[in-house]
Amino acid sequence: MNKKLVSAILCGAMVLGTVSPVFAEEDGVKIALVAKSAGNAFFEIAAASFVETAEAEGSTVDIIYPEEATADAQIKSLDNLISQDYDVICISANDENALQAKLEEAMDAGIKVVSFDSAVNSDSRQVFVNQAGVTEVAQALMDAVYDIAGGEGQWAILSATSQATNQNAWIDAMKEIMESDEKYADLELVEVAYGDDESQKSTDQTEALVTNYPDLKVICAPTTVGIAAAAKYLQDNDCTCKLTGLGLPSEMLEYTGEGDDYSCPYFYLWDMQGLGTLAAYTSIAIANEEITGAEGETFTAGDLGDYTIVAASDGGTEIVLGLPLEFNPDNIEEMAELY
Ligand code: RAM
Repeated sequence: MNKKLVSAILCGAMVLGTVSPVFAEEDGVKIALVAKSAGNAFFEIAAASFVETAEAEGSTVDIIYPEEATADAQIKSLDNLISQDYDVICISANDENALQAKLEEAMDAGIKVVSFDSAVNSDSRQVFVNQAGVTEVAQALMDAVYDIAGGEGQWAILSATSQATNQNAWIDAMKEIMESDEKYADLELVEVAYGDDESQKSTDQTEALVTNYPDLKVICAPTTVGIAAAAKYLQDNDCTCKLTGLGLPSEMLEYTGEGDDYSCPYFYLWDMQGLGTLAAYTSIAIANEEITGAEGETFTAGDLGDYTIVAASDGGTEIVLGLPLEFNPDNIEEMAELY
């Protein structure tokens, strides 16, 4: 229950003389953390920091892993959550718009909605916790593709699901960068394939890409599941096609290096512990009405420091954790110990 409501009830009850004037302990915030799907280490890592932070603040967290990375599976999960008296739902969306009716139902029932990692549209949330700016991620990936391809040739994208807000935002931004700068004129994007954040499907899609485009120079997989599957396939099959994208260092350790023995020269992600921690502090601050999600509000996210809510490109608001981080042969061993 939020703090203002607790105080209001206590004051009201004291005025009516229904409780004795002892100071009741405030409840912590009750949070439902909804991942995109089960079986993706990305969400387990984010959830671990989220839970640690929230519990240290006296809150409770239930983590929900929908069966598959679809809007339908998330709607089913949300159906079960709405009647359970949560203060806040924090969700990584499988679809930008399809969850709107359910999340509006949740908000009408008094539950606050925060999205993290992959946003729901601006009508379906109070605020989005964005791990790194969309343009910054897209620019880093585009430059990696350019560099690894040697400035020219065919490349492909291996994405997650076709409806994921975050994947589509990065892909659209990459295309925009490629089209707006002559530097990338000799790069040809031949296909965007979808592995649905499933390992086997991502492997099959990788195989199809290298079979259908024998001259393919680079695959960019902006998904931790996709990049790990592609890394293994390309390396095990001695493919000349190289790889970059967004990955977990712990899952990319054996595939990252220089030369023919490794499929991935370098790749990116962001501070995973930071993402879970910031999402937890944001959820608690929203539930306690310390912030409402309006542009310009500021709050302190523990040791991470102070954050300001800014306008997001979709018309809503967001809090940006930081910049994308590069993982390469020099730092991968150290980073693989963290996540
Ligand atoms: C996958 C998911 C997640 C995305 C990462 C990079 O784990 O699709 O939403 O942020 O990749």
